[in-house]
Amino acid sequence: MTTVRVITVERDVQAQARESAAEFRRKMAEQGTLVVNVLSSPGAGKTSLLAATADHLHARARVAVLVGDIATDRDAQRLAAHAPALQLTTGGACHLEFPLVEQGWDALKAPEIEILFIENIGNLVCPASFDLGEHCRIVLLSTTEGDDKPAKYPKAFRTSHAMVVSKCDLLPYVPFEPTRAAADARRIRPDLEVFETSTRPVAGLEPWCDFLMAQRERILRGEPCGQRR
Ligand SMILES: Nc1nc2c(ncn2[C@@H]2O[C@H](COP(=O)(O)OP(=O)(O)OP(=O)(O)O)[C@@H](O)[C@H]2O)c(=O)[nH]1
Ligand SMILES: [Mg+2]
Repeated sequence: MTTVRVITVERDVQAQARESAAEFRRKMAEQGTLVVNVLSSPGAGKTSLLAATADHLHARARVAVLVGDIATDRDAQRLAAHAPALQLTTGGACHLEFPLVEQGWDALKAPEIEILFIENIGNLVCPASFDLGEHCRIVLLSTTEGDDKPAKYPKAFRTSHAMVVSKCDLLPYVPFEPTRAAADARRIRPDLEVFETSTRPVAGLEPWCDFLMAQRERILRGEPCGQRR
């Protein structure tokens, strides 16, 4: 006969992490650092976009990147030519969690950063469920993934302030309709901002960077992130 034991967990084990993340968000806003959590499936172009964004923002804002991966420091090495960057490796976990981000920020020791990007692990599912202490969440959708993904992976889009359609240089070659992807994503989150970019060659960065700068203005005024106005 099988014995079934029921164990009741009466403590929310994530509550402490959520409180610490909220405190980090407050502290970063007070010191004028916008924190941006960047989500996407593997290879959608997060590191490429952040390198191009750091270059584009060069004269407008000091930026830094904490970059998450399961293994290797390859992305931090790629980013180092563009901005102060520190690799966070999870050793297996498919998403970043706040304690690792906090350790990374302490170790980065980059002064007077105005925008801190956190490149999450390539995964469109798990990262959507973890608060990293960010003010603003961005989801990338590359044209090679198919325009049906917002409806299939809704949480990443519902919890994001903006969607960046990446690799738009490939639109002539792939069956991807940006208007269909945007409409699907806005059914999930009506106020989602949408940007179309590419990094080979670099295109579409001005509206995206204007959006980021507007988000920083918002947190300086003590407002939550949202649309550009
Ligand atoms: N054609 C084209 N290729 C791109 C673009 N952006 C990135 N790539 C290529 O796509 C591949 C993945 O780009 P990454 O920037 O490494 O993507 P990622 O999302 O950071 O990948 P992970 O960190 O491994 O999840 C690389 O071979 C890039 O050169 C783009 O705008 N157009
Ligand atoms: Mg990357």
